[in-house]
Amino acid sequence: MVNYQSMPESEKVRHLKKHADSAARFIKQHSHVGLVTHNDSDGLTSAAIMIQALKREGITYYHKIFPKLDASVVSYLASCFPEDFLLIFCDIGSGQSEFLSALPNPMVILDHHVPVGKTPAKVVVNPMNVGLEGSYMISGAGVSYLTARAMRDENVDLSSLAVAGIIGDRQLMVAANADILAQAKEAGVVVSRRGLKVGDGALFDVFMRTTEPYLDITGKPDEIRSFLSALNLDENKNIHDLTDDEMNHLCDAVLKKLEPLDSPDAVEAAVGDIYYLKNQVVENVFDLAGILDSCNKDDDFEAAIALCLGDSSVLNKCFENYRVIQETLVKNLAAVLPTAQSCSNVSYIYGKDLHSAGNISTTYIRYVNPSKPFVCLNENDGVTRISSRGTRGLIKQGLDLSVAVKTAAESVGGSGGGHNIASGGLLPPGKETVDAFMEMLNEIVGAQLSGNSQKTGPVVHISGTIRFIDENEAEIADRVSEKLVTALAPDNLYGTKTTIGGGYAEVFIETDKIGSLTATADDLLMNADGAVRVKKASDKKK
Ligand SMILES: [Mn+2]
Repeated sequence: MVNYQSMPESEKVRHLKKHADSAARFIKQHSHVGLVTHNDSDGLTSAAIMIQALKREGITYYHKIFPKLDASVVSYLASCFPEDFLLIFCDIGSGQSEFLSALPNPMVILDHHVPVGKTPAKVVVNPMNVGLEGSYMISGAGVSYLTARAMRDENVDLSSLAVAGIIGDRQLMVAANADILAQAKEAGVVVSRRGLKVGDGALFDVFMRTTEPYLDITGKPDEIRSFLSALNLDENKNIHDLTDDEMNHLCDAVLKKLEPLDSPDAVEAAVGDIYYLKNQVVENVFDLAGILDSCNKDDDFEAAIALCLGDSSVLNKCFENYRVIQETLVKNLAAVLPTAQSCSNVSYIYGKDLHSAGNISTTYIRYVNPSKPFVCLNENDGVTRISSRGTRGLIKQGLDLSVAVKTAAESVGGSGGGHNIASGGLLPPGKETVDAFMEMLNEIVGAQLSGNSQKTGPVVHISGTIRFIDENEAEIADRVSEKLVTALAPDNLYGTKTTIGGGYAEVFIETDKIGSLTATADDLLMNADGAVRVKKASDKKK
């Protein structure tokens, strides 16, 4: 096993590309594919990328879209696809190894979510497997693009769709993402401009329906008009047509509104690079990502994929659908955000049949109170759905919502998981469950933020001892052990302790990540094996 921890980022990206090469080779060996993708903007752009890559290879494909994978989806897939079909999962499939193992098909997983369990897939391309952070360094569309690019050089034109997926998942243009953006710019399929990171349209409309950034004027006609007139901007002018000076002026005014929040995430989400996708029907990346995320029924998904494949006949329908959803969202936010409550370490909203829980969470933590993680608890259809969000600042302080939500949800008979910065889950219905969950979550998050999660939090805790032993030749064994320990020193993790003496070397490993444990054990055994071989070879010479 390669030790990815100490590797520079560019090396990790290179390793990820190697995995993409393997996936590309494996995909090209098949003539029939069942393509299974997630249903958000990242999943849909992943789908559009893979569909075009498969078409260009002359591979027949059938496409299915799901919000999540579970046992019933898996048995449905088994009924759809013959055993010899290659199943390709995009932006989904990493967390469901157990369910997928029931399928007899060869499988490829192109995903960026946290891997759980032993995957049945023949090839997995996942940044988490090479030490890159899947929550902001590369998305499902990015991983799908790297694979498509490895299939054929001309697939470089699909990088514009990858950029839309990256933005749709609210990731940063760093590491693998930066690399993809550079490829897109070099190929001329993406150009960028500094400004307000919103979709195109008349200025008045933009502030009426945009929730990113969510400002004190959002959705309020009179306040928008006075804001724009104070800046000497015509409310009917398309934001796309603003001069650089006008755009700077507008950005400054928006940043001034955000200043009191002290939220770097909000500033970053509001102002920065706007990407124009020159080979797409919808050029503004925020419009395309928004349109794709506004899809919620089969008809919409079909139109969305058609749009990403260059069909402009669906454009008006898609934009209209997006507009209605945005306007509804702005109204919802105005009604729901003021109902938030606060524990010592977490803020939350608990409601019934709330719309767009994910948007409520993102808006709250960015534009209302970024100082604590936020959880939206939405009781609907006999379950309570959890949607939680953190900030990068909180992650640096130790927050891991994936662990916290999973542990707290399981303690009350629910389930959960996801990324450290954003995770979700399900609880049995009822206010009592919510109260118990929040109490537990508040405690775990408190422990994480104070750096005591390993001591006080009920988080996964693993330890083990590996003993290298040769009691017959205690003295020689001690010397060999010493060499071994020196050789391993640079790879040692925090939480590793080594003792030598009495004819053995003992390595004690303590960690909260099973991946770290297996990586360390693997390194140890490989080094030990090397030491034994060297010793045998030198014995022979004697
Ligand atoms: Mn994604």
